[in-house]
Amino acid sequence: MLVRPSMILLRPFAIAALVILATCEEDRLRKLEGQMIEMKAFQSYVMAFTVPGVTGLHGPIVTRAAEVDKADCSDVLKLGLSRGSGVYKITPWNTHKEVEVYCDMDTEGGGWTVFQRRYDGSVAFNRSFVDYERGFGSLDGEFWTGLGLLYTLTSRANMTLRIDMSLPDGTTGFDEYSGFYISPPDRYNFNVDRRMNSERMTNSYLLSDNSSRWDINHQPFSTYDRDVDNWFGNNCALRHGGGWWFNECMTNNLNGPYNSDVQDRET
Ligand SMILES: [Ca+2]
Repeated sequence: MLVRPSMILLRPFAIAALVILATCEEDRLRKLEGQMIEMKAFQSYVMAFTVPGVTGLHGPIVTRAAEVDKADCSDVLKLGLSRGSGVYKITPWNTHKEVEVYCDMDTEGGGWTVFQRRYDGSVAFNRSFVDYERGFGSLDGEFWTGLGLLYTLTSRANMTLRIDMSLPDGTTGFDEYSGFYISPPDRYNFNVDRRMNSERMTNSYLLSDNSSRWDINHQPFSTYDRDVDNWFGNNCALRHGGGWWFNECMTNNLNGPYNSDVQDRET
């Protein structure tokens, strides 16, 4: 269930931490200077996914019935029903229950189902597990699509995940990963295969820097009231804010305090 803006606790700008670089050699840092947007306060961040053709199926292979015609935003686009970026009604392939989602019909050809969007800090992201499971915010503004729906939508096929970020000066960057899906409740693990495409991000993977103790790939979703992270004896969500696929803890937390330039890597 989405919460209307009037019910949302407004929060002021920025408090702590968001992003940090993984270790880079000095020459590499110099080489990438001017291209990176990490370690700065983001103005906006958007997380979205789409279907990468017909490859990469995992789990049950679904023969999509004619009546299940709009299982996500990629279908809306393919069926010629796009009227630009905005809110659309879709029918997930396995629940057959109509829901509203925000479709990005502009980025890279469109067809992206947006599941996280932040750009002004008007919506609090430091929330309970129940909130993260159900979703919160407004599709017309900042929001998080519930983990339940995210699991459903990404269980149809492995998706392409895209993260778009921008800085206050207008600099933009993005990351794309293949093989994205969310595991079933109630762990909702984050899963990607590999980074496919990137612009103005560093060689330290934004979401998956592979095999470090901060890598979030395959980690379950933790909140302050549901600690399933790998920081034994402590709670990453309590320390850093927001719900996330914390490991021990993370290099990036896109659900953390909004627009902050404080480094986040801890423990
Ligand atoms: Ca812990």
